[in-house]
Amino acid sequence: VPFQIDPIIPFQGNEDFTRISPLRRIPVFIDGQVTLGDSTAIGEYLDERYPLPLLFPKMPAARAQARWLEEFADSRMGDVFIWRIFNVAVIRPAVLKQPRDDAAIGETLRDEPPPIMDYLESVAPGDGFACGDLALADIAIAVHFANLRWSRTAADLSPWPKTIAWIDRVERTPALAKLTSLAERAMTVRRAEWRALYGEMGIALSETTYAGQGFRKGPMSV
Ligand SMILES: N[C@@H](CCC(=O)N[C@@H](CS)C(=O)NCC(=O)O)C(=O)O
Repeated sequence: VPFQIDPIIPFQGNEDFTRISPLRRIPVFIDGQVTLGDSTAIGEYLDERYPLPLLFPKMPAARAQARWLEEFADSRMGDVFIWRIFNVAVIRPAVLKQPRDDAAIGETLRDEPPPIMDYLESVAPGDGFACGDLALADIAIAVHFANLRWSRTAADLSPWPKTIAWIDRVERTPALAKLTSLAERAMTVRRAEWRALYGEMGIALSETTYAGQGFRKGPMSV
């Protein structure tokens, strides 16, 4: 599916960004027919509009399980891995110039990930992916572990080996490996250089941007 990217970062959309994303969150997907401000809605739309490759399994039970796992990743893992860890370790220091709060991160790491990891270990497949073929559920869960690495914490995930092996398989799939390497490169350059970096990596860019200046919390930010 051909696409263009407008590489903007959370909390820095311009005024017009509210029109396409009332929650002022990324990602946002726009085509000639829809403007969607949530990754679940985007994934389901892409799956229905472009039937191959499948993003969700076809059979009802596997499809429901994939939806549930994606929701678990979006809500619970998002709360812990993004909002309470990555946000405190990376976003606030980089965007708000606030000192990194290692005490808060340590407390979160002690209390929050273990039950999440226990649950993932109970659903982690011994080989292959969670619901048969690779599905959006696998990717939605795996991306949180890249954010955890980028948060540079002392998290020890060794008690959950099946989950680690599963996430490793997902991260090695070519599409996700490419995206992860793009994200890693983007973190090494300043925001003003992102469009040049994406262009250099052969990714088509939108002609206009919703990037703004300064910091602005969305209506659901904590
Ligand atoms: N459930 C949403 C979560 C999106 C989300 O939390 N986006 C964050 C960045 S990862 C954001 O844009 N935060 C800015 C804000 O809330 O003000 C989805 O899956 O799309």
